[in-house]
Amino acid sequence: MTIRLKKLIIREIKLTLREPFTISSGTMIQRRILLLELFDAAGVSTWSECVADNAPNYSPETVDTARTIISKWIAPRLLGYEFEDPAAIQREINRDIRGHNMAKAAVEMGCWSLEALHQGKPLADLLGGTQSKIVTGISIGIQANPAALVDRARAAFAEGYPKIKIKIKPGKDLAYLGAVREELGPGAQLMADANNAYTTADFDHLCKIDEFGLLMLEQPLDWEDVFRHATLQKRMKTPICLDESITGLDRAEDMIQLAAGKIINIKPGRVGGFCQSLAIHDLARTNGIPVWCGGMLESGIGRAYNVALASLPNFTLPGDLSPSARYWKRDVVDPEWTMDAQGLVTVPRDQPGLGINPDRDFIEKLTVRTEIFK
Ligand code: OSB
Ligand code: MG
Repeated sequence: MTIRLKKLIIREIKLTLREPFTISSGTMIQRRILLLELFDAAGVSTWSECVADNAPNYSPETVDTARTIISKWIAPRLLGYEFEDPAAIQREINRDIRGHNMAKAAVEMGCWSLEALHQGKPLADLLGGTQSKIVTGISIGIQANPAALVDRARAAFAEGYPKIKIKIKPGKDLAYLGAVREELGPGAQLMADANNAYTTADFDHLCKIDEFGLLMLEQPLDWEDVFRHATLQKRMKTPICLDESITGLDRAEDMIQLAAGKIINIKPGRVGGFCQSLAIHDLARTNGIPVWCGGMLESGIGRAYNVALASLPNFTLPGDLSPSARYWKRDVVDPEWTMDAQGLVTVPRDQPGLGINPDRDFIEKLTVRTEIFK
């Protein structure tokens, strides 16, 4: 069945995190989230989420650039036209539009959900997912002091998270990681994420991280860099995982060819959607590179896409796919996302499409702006 969009609603909601989330480049507390509603000419509709944030401190995109790109450049190319499949949509969206992967992904992934509904399949099945439960991790923001981080980390393990990711930056790294390792013991799965906070001048310092036995160190260097990560990886025992700089299949190939990292964090929003995510997954698998699904503090709608993707076979490391309650007092889906005592999130497979129910009344209450395109 072909995909033919007849209407697109772009809505901005305000959703407040339970607590501030601090990474090396800034703090998030009040999230502005774009939710899309896509309507197909066949009478099917679905929701999707754009992972761009208010500020351009993770990628150059923001909520405002994404809204402009979707409304001015993407929607007019799709509305009323017929496409064979999500891959055809992806080609059309990428034709002479550079960058803006998060804007592109929000639309492209929505079309995958429509396709799943057309075929009467859960999204995870359409993508080729093989896992029924995903191992979950928690990403803990930068804390005021090591003791505060230790408290958070201990509580997270007690809740059942099998993996803890610790945000770091210069001045808030070695003592913090050391304190957590000391408290939780040598068996705990720990990793760190620097979100580009270091430079080539820090290599000696970064090598000291090796002593903490981390599962990986995520994106220590520049958000666009691959080459310098290769130099660092040669000196470090700890596997480097790239996040920011893997913006598509070619960058993943660069990482592998240059040995700039041993693990890839796939965020479908960062790479422009599922077509690219699947291609990166497959390339990594062929090359013996494990992948895991990162998060962007998504609402329950974006989470459904991440969970479906993470069900693919080479997602062998715990994902940043925490349950709704870790982020929000109340999520925009009903029921909310949960995690069992073993730290597993279940891939929804009991209905076609996303397998979640957006809470329309609640979403209405959170909405600050709506635009309709036909
Ligand atoms: O680098 O993975 C990151 C959140 C915002 C921006 C960047 C990152 C993150 C996270 C959050 O680590 C992970 C989650 O959604 O739980
Ligand atoms: Mg990261």
